[in-house]
Amino acid sequence: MPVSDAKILDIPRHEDTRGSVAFLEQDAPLPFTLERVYYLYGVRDGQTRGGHAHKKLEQIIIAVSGSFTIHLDDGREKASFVLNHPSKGLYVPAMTWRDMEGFSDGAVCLVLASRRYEEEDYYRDYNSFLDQTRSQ
Ligand code: T46
Repeated sequence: MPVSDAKILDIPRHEDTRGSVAFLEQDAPLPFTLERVYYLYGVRDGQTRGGHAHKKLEQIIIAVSGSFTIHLDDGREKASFVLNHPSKGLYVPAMTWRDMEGFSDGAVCLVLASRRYEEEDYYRDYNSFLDQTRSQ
C-alpha cells in the first residue's frame, strides 16, 4: 500500500475540568476490525523499534504518553511522523516498512491492530521487502 495512505487520525475525545477521555470505536475512526492491542513501554534512550513491515496487518499507533518518531517506507516513497499527543493516531497500512526512534523518557506507544500476532506476517529483511514491493 502506498505510504500516502498513512494518515494522522483525530481521536474523538471528551474534555472537561477533570481531564480527558479519548475513544475509538469501529469505523469511528477505526478503519478495520480490531484483533489485537499491544503497547511498547520502557524503551530506553537511543533505542529503536520496528525495523520490519507487515504483509497484511494494519495498525493505528498512538503516543498515549510521551513522544517518538516513526519513519515509513513503501519501497518507493518515505514519510516521517512525530507522535506526541494521545488525541492523535497514525494509521499505518499493510506493506509499509517502519523504523521508530526518538522515544522520550516514559513514552508509551499503544498499537491497535487488525490481526493477531503471526511471525509469518513479517518482512524482517529490507531487501526482501523491496523485492516484493517492486514486483507488485
Ligand atoms: C510496530 C511497533 C509499534 C509477540 O510475541 N507478540 C506481539 O503481539 C508483538 C507485537 C510482538 N511479539 C514478539 C515478537 C518479537 O520477538 O515480541 C518481539 C518484538 O516484537 P516486534 O519484532 O514486532 O518488534 P517491535 O515491538 O519493535 O514492533 C511492534 C510491532 O510489531 C510493529 O508492527 O509497529 O511494535
